Amino acid sequence: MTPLSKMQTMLFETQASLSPQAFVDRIIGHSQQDSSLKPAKACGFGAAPVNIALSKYWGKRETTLNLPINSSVSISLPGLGTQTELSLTEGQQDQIVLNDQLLEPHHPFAKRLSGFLDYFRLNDHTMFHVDTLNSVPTAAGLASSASGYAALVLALNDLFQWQLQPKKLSLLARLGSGSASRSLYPGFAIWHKGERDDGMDSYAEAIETSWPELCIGLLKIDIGEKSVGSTAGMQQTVNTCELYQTWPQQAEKDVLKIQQAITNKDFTLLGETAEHNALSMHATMIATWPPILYWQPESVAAMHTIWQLRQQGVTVYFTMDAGPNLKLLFLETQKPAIEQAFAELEVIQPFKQS
Ligand code: 2P0
Repeated sequence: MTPLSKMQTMLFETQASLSPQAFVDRIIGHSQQDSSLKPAKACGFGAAPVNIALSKYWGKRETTLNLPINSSVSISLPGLGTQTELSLTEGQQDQIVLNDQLLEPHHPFAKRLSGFLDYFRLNDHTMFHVDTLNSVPTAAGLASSASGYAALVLALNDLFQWQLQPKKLSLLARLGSGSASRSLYPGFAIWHKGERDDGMDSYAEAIETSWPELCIGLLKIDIGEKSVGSTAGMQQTVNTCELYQTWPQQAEKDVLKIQQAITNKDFTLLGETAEHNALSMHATMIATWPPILYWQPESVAAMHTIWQLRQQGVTVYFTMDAGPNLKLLFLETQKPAIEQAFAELEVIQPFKQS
């Protein structure tokens, strides 16, 4: 670690005051005497949507409890997400089925999922059968870990019949994957970064509103596996990027602007803030060493097309996550012009679809 990274890491890091197991036990109210980890039915079910951050989560202040450096705001996409069935099974290990394929136990997806399920085993013999269906390409920058861990937590809640409130479900989902904390909700959600060392105030809540004219266009540039995962990418950014020092302040300001834009249905403020926020996040990734550049030439070409459209009076903005794909933001009135410019665009109206 270079002197910069040591100094930088110290600036942001906090110490967890709970272990992840103690965190989970506190939320589900588990103790040796109770039955919170005995299944109440044969099979639990959970379904959750993917979400797109309008003001991004990028950087952790604590990694064991998965605590973010900054708050974030998202919009969920109905019809795209994860459905998960969960039951207990016999055997030496979990059985993880992803999109109808049984994964090897050492598969990275299976290992991470089993690691999370470790917090919910009654004893060493408790093994889970997880059958999960994704309607988005896994690890393609379309936030499948968000819908995945949200659906899994809902399936756990159903299997064990905890009847947890959304805030507690969001806390549990956050432990699995930060962005999953926001996928518990349809529509807009805000994930409060929280201040506490036990992580109990770092959860997402719904922003109750509807915006039927709002459109999200998914522009798929490349749906292959990305070279650097988000978890590693954000750690590398926090550790080596000097520009990152200004990110937390901008992120908190952007959260406020996005909230204001949603309240006032101010689309220009929403679009400008979201695009600026995404590009600022990517600037920190690019200024990381070794550099992390998720963009492909086609991503940059699409940005230029969007900026040209804006010059021609078409109100369209974009956001991007840890991948080369763009998510376009526009209102329904602009849909024909945008579909003409991007023939392959998949358009979703989050508040109009069931
Ligand atoms: C977001 N991303 O706010 C940002 C923008 C990617 C870029 O949340 O380590 O998969 O599991 O907490 O949630 C992706 O990060 O990371 C993400 P972990 P996660 O949507």
